[in-house]
Amino acid sequence: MKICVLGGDGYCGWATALYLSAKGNDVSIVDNYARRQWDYELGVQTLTPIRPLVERLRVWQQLTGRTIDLYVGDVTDYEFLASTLRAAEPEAVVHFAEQRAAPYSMIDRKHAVFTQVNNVVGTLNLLFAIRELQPDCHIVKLGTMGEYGTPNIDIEEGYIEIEHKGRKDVLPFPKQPGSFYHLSKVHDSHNMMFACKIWGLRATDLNQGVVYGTVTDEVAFDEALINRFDYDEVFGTVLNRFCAQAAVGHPLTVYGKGGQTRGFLDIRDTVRCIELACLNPAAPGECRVFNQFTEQFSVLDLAGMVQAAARKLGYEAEIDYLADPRVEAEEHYYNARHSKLIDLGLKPHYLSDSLLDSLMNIAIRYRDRVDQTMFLPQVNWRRATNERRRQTAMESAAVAGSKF
Ligand code: NAD
Ligand code: USQ
Repeated sequence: MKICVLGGDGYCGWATALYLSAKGNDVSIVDNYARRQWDYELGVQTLTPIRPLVERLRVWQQLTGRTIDLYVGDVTDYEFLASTLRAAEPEAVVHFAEQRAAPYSMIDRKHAVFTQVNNVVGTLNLLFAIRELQPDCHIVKLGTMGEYGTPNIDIEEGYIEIEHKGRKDVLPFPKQPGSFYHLSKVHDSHNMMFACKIWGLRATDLNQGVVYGTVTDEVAFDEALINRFDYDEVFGTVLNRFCAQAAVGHPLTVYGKGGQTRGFLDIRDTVRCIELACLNPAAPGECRVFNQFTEQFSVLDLAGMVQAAARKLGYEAEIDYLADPRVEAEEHYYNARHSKLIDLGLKPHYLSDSLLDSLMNIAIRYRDRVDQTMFLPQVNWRRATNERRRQTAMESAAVAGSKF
């Protein structure tokens, strides 16, 4: 298939582009390098030393003989996006190209506005461009499990049958997201459902859980292909952070009591889920939703697993219970359905099998690059404004050209 991967320089996008290319698809990447720019803004670096995208693509071509085309630009720029789709003529577009850190969206007004404009406008542009140029193209869009929040009932896959005052209907599952970032995904979901309904577009909204792991078969071909491993308080997700912390003997930063429960999946399952969605496209007019995760854990479960894994490798990690900087339920019911991708053929990798290999060993290998000042949370949901140190960096970035 001809597949465009929007956001293909990022964590999920890079692994997906290589995987789909290795499977014989004709892949192109679209990215504006925003993610690398946000690292500069925040003064952080991925634990793994990632190479410039052009170099990564050259090495991939040399190793496999397969070319991945590159289109550098911003998907919020309609003319750029439209000309890219005209040139690439994709049968499927996989859309990862959004600002994805909840803490980044909660820094202050400017970052909340940026996140929602970047994400909502990018997705709207894609919907309009597909309608105008490739109406049969299947949109595979990354949403998030965080759109649902943590309701006190079972979470369904996108839609729920409701009986109200004697009448029944199947309606979108209620959304109670926990950050301006997660809200941007809810807005995207509504826009996609609407566009499919009125224009007959075909879309799959993948409500993905927290992804972990760095190594996929393709990334492992060569050091130059290595993927991101973010561990800072803004872009680092909880499991990566705990592993990086354990690797340098820093206490594991459990927020609150650690009872927050989320769905998780291995990056190797992310790429397979995308492939399964592409191979089994939605019907014209259909906006279907898959919950894309394989296991659920509480934050404290994860801390315990990391402690045990680290101990086996000779590293001791204590737990530090920090006041939760977020506004979230620390103890709650959580039972989310996730059978549709399994029905399509997903064979999950489980955390207990891969934690040591994929995470602790990578964290230990690059432990000299860990900057421990990146561990303690500074972005606070209640204040929605940031510590002085970071604001100074933001102000310089604003001078460098932020629109908001
Ligand atoms: P990432 O930040 O590593 O990658 C996103 C990529 O998109 C970056 O390369 C960035 O430069 C690019 N991008 C952003 N805005 C753009 C724009 N306007 N124009 C062009 N390119 C742009 O993020 P990720 O972890 O790979 O996440 C990818 C997607 O998956 C996101 O939509 C995210 O919400 C979703 N998701 C991620 C996770 C996770 O745990 N990483 C979990 C659930 C959902
Ligand atoms: N947490 C800690 N300690 C830490 C970091 C996080 O206890 O050091 C807690 C948070 O309070 C939260 C949970 O761990 O309760 C998950 O936080 P996270 O930063 O790992 O993940 P989150 O903010 O939810 O966002 C990540 C991705 C996002 C994606 C989402 C999927 O960055 O793009 O949408 O996971 S989900 O969580 O299902 O919404």
